[in-house]
Amino acid sequence: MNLNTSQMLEDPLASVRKTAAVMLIKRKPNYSLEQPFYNDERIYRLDIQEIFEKEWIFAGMTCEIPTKGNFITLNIGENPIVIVRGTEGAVHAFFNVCRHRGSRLCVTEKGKVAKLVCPYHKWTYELDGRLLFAGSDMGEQFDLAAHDLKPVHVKVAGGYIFVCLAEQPPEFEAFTEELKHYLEPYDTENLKVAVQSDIVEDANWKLVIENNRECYHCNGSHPELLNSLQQFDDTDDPLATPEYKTLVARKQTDWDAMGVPYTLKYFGKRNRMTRTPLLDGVVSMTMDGKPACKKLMGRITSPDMGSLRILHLPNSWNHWLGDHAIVFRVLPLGPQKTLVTTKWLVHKDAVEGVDYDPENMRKVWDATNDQDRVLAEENQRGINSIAYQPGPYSETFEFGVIDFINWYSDRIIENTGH
Ligand code: 3BY
Ligand code: FES
Ligand code: FE
Repeated sequence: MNLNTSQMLEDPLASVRKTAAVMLIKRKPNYSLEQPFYNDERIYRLDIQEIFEKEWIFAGMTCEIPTKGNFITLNIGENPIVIVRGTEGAVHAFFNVCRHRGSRLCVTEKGKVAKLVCPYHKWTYELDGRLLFAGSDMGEQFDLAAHDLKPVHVKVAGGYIFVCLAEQPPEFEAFTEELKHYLEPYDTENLKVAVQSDIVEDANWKLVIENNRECYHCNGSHPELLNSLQQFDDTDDPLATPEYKTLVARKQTDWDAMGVPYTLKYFGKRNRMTRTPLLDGVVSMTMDGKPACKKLMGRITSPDMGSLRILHLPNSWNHWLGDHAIVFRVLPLGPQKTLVTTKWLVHKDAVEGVDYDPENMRKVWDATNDQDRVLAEENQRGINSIAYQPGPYSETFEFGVIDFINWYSDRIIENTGH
């Protein structure tokens, strides 16, 4: 974080920073976390400081800001962020905070502007963040150049926009280079958002991610998703059956012929990508398993691409199919409140009502998201009880949860300097 005067005041999180690190160091391996990690206001603020203000965060897609002046906004904790397309395709990210008296600059979720103009007193910034105009009332000595917008680290790869609020962002290149390679066939600059859903879940952000990291609950909860999804996370899944492995081998021969990557790759436990088959005979995550969009993405010529599954901790999972992609973004809003944004992407030239029906396209994941919301909220309600104590994760079904919680725990311990 940039040094500011709030850091001259006593650090209100000093004691929780230490307590949380000690609790994590002493925690029982492969067990869920102690209650305060899921419901305490101070640990929530610690998560914001030590995870969301320090790690790379998935913000949005480049296709959402296709031309110069297009912008999107999001909040990372209490930090409003604006991401704007500048000249020659550049993508800039800033704290969405005016350098005059701190007003938020862009107040809508997306839009298009010639310049970034503060609504309060009209200070005007270039799309690259330079302050251009501060009226004639600031005095002759006023130094425009000293009042540029504060930049945020931004990394663009495979159509994804990641931002990092830390002064020194963690290493990210190995993953983003591979991401470019895996997404090359999808021509991600030429996509568009066909459908978007924003759900506020009454659950801690870690419960939302934990829930996504296992399919132990799939049989009991996701009839629509199981029309297409294989219940194995990937080919390394300890539960993968011989039939599944045979199917994988057959599909990989097809994908080799198409020249598209599929190999399972991990980047620490933070990032993972793998192309895995859907159920045999099924090509898309729709109710009937048929494509939801007639126009395929990029250079893809067959809808039978399985799902390219991309995981990015702390806040995203994704499915890339041949005809559309579904990208998920998780942003914490409070100790027990989380925003889950889902975007369904299609080729930018696909025509609504002709090539795709948005209602058909969204059905499976709308149902799945809502089922997962209920699961996370019920999980939260139980955890809030005095009866809750950490419980054991299954090593075969919940290895993804174990990986996530270990990653989280390592980050808190390391980022708090313990
Ligand atoms: O990310 C997925 O597709 C699924 C949703 C439910 C479990 N998870 C592995
Ligand atoms: Fe932005 Fe005054 S606060 S111009
Ligand atoms: Fe689920």
